[in-house]
Amino acid sequence: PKTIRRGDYAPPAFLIDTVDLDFALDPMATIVRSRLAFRRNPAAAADAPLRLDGEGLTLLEARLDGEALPESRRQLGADGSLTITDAPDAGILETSVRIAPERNTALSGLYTSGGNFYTQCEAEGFRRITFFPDRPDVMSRYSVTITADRARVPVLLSNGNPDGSGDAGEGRHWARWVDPHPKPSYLFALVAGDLVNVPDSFTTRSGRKVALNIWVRRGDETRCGHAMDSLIRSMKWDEEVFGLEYDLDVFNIAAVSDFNMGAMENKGLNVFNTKYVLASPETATDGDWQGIETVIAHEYFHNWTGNRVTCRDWFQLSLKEGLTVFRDQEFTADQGSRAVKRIRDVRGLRAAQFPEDAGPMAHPVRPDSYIEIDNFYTPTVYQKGAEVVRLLHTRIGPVAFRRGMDLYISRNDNQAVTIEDFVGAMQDASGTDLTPFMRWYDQAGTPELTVEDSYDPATRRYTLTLRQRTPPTPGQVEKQPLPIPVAMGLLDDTGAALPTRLAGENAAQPGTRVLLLDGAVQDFVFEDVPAPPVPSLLRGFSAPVRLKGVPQERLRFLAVHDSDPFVRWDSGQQYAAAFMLEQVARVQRGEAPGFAPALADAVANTLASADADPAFAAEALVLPGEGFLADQMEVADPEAIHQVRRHLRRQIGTHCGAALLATYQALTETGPYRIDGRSIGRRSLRNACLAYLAAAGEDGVALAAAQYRAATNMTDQLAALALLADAETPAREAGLAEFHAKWRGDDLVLDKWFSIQAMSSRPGTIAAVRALYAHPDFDLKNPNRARALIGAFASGNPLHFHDSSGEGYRFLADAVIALDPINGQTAARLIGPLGLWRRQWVERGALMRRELQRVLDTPNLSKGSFEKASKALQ
Ligand code: BAL
Ligand code: ZN
Repeated sequence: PKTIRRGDYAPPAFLIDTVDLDFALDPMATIVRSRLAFRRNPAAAADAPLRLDGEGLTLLEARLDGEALPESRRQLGADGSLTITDAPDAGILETSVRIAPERNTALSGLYTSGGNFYTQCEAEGFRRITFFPDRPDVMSRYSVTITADRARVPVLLSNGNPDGSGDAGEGRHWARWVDPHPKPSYLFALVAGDLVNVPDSFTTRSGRKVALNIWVRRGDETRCGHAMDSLIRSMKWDEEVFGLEYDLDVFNIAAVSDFNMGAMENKGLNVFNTKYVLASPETATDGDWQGIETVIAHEYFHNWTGNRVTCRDWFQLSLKEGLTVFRDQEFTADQGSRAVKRIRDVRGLRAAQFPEDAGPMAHPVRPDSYIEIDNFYTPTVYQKGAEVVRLLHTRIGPVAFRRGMDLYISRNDNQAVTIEDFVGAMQDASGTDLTPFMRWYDQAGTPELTVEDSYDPATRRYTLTLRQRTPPTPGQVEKQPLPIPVAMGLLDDTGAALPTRLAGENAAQPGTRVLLLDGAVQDFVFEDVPAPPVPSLLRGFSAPVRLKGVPQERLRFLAVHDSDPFVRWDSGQQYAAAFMLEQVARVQRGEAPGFAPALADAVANTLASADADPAFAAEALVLPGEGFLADQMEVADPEAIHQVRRHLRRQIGTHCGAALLATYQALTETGPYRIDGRSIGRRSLRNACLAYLAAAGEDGVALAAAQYRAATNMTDQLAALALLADAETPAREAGLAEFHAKWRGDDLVLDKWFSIQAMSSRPGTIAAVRALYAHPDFDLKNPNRARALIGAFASGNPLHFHDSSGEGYRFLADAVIALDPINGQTAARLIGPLGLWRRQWVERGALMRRELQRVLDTPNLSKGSFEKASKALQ
């Protein structure tokens, strides 16, 4: 397969001003007629041919300026493309093609799900619908007419505003949609079928009344309230915070249960995975409710950051994704606790992006090359991309950042642009040279930040020495220093904040200040410091780096005293992680893991003050995860890590049993289920206590069984069932069987049933996972179900995935090989955990490589799976 390189970008030879599409829908034989008004791009080479991408299309007819195109003037390429020779500088190209949505199991292009029609075009799905220059820098105005059987397909939707509908005879009907805004082909959407809508409306601040609709299968209408509420809050927030208003008369969301992604921001017609729309207290956990709010906001915010201003090419993906994740993070932070939101985001970044940056698929936020762009919808492009936007925000401050956003949008509206255009707008709006920050977009790897300090009582000077180093990544051995904003403060020995004055400054500053480290090593000298202080660094996680080497006693001190909640949380986590890694080393030496009373004290202290902020307390109580610990080790030891973590949980559960039980009981809910931040925090805290109690022994497991039986919401029910799934108790089988019987008709809940078992630490889990793969309710074709079992096992169960027999690896490879011909995109995404073989013992690494090779040797492998497996083996 061919490698696409960023440096090879060339402007499109032809532009398409308008696109008229006509769909005659039929599951096995949909006819798509297209009429493109094209003209030569003055910015491109004058002799380039008119080439249109296509994939799997059956061409029925092609006409140029009204005349049938003879075969001699149209060539179908081996890749499915269509090239017109001797095309005039401007004209009308009409094509007619046939496609079979029912056979489209890749879920890219036009496909069916449950008898309804849906599209997914990002990144390169539009070429599976019609011939078109399928690249984001070709922006066109679309009008779309859809015709279908009225009884079976009563609802006909596309982008933009409705522009008429009527009877088409012979039991068929039609609808026309016009999108006044130019857009790239990846934002095209069509949804049609037997759907019902949940309506609402929103009036923009300039008085435009927008009809809002969520389209779902009959029966799901009662579970859309939270999605609609989240949408309305997002629309209002974007007006208030960024001055951005919605720009069409309708905003439609359609939910589909077969979907490769979480959701898709098609102009005026978002298509969503049902997972991010449907929620009721009985079926959705608090995490699901929060996920819906985030994803609804994210897709809505794309209307400006992505749709009105889009990407010139796919290397610029983070231009829209990093920025839009930053925007959705800020939205969520404004809805509830900013600190808890930040903690969760950093936890997610460390769990997914840091390992990616340390593995074979490490790539810059703006990659240099790809084989399959679908493989680059990654934590690096999304989450690290958002961190880089946050760096700019921290560097220039919120007021200049807002000016920069206004400038970015006004300069680039209706254009396809680059990351330089974004950073340039921020630079011009702030008057700050931001060119060094471009390195964050172009250099892969997670920088390591180390600290040394010294205090001179004679001069009352305190010197903080910050040092950075970024480890090499594939294809990028030499690394440059990056500009790293370090938000910080100094504490005296009672924990009180000290005002800070850097050498050369006239006056001391109170509170947090931001140091900019922009060399490999730099000294920061503070004057008038009365006694040796404790530095609090990286407040709010001001840069996506690994802060290393902070002594344990300082971490303990900061966990109790720092004013910054992120540093308090993180110091506790780092303290626990360092202790746990010491115990892992003991286990590796054949010794029993020890216990730190300080950890039990920290739990006791957290419980004592938990009522002030239960959500924060819940975050503080959870020990660093197995993946996080493995990521701290040169060579991971999943068994030892698991053993240490289980041991500590049992010890803490025993030592703090009375306090944990008291907190658990005090948090018992009596009123109706509520999803405000405090209620969610109380449930999180209560379930964190239950997890320790269950780890401590039978009484706790019995409590979990009781909670399972009594639960009236999915959060409490699932938390209890997950604990039972790990335990040796008759309540385990009874609970799992009862849960399955109760929820087998509900896809989203049944996914949870698969995941819980896939992530169980009990012996025999691999065999259980194989059995679940053969279960009648398992459906490899459904991406949610495939991820719920295969993905949850490979990514969420390091103990069994890394079983020394290699059975876990074999299972994953078998599943990938089976899924690849059905849905190469989802298959390729599952390969990731096999790529981390360098971080395992040699014997395990060899087993992992063997499975990667088996994937690679599979005939007709998709180019996405080829790219993932071949890069992993390099
Ligand atoms: N653009 C793909 C889905 C998302 O990031 O919104
Ligand atoms: Zn996005």
